Amino acid sequence: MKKKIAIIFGVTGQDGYYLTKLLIKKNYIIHGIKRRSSSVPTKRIDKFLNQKNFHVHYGDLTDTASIHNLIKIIKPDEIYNLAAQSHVGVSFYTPLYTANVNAIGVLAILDAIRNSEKDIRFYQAGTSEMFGKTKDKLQNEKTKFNPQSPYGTAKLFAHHITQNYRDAYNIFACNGILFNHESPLRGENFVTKKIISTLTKIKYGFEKKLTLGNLYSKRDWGHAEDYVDAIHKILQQRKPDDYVIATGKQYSIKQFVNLTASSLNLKLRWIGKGLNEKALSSSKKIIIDVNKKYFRPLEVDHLKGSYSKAKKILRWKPKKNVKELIDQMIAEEKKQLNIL
Ligand code: NAP
Ligand code: F7E
Repeated sequence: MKKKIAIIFGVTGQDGYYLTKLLIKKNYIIHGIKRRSSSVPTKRIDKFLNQKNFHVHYGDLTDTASIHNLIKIIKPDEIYNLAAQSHVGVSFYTPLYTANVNAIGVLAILDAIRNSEKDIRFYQAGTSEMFGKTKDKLQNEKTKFNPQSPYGTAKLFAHHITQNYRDAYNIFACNGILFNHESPLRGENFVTKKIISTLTKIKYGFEKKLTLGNLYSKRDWGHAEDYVDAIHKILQQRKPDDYVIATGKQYSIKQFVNLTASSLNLKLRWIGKGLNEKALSSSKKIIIDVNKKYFRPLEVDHLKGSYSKAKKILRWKPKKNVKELIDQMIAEEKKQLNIL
């Protein structure tokens, strides 16, 4: 059987790693797109670089010419767009750049697909941040969008333009609406990785304190490896459509801290309120505090997704729960610190 050819924009990121791993297992020819950087950006995917069906090319979502050329030359069967300025907090500092990459960059890919002679299936990495400030306790594909950041707003443009191109030009274009998903390969400045990395270091004496922002927002956290499986399934259906991918479980940041501390057997005692809230160790040292600089100008207070459509149509459900996720992330941190 002829091997499928896939392009992955955002191959060097967390999901890029897990999707590459999955597509290699499925015998695809994979073309990953990396952007130019002053340091080596391929750390996560280094182990795939010697695989004969894995190729890496330079490209950038802010450079339309690079996108058109890559699609014209590679002639893929499937394109997975995972590339984004993916940090919500940072999007308030770099709003135009975020919109260029996360919104206009997606349009550039779709327009290259429209002008291609080949039928190309397209996946867009959408996000629960598009729901933003929502009254619905559980969000699904019909929940009203109300984004609260340049990141969420740019992703909402991408969501709608993907639907527009699907309807107007009969392109097999799909949106995943993915809730937070984490792994040992999560970027260092996302809250789960920051909590697990710093608390593990505190436990073994490499760090003294963890400083966080809002402890009371709630998120639905899954495992990236489970979620890329759903991403792949979305492009293998008979009809293009949009799907929420989530776990249906929700925890506050403080609960996530407590779960991590408990897995590390680290005793915490919380005192104070608001910006003065702190956690003390068993020896009464302040090991967690709060700083305004990690708060955002607008916050998304609560997110919890219903994956029932994905379960019914994609036959997908999450495999790992939050405790297993935390334990795996801690084990990786300990490995990095040479702790057996
Ligand atoms: P990530 O680790 O931050 O990876 C983002 C990828 O995009 C990296 O490969 C990055 O390259 C690349 N990128 C950034 N700007 C680019 C540009 N201008 N041109 C080309 N590539 C660019 O994010 P992730 O967690 O894997 O998430 C994958 C996608 O899913 C993102 O679109 C994200 O917004 C979306 N999403 C993530 C979650 C989640 O919880 N993880 C949930 C919903 C949606 P560098 O390595 O060079 O930085
Ligand atoms: O924040 C709070 C913060 O940055 C989670 C991205 O993958 O998921 C991710 O976006 C919550 C927020 O993820 C700190 O205010 C407290 O309420 O880990 P995060 P995010 O903003 O939910 C969505 C679905 C995506 O699409 C995005 O690409 O944690 N928080 N203290 C903190 N957050 C950070 N980063 N750092 C703190 O110190």
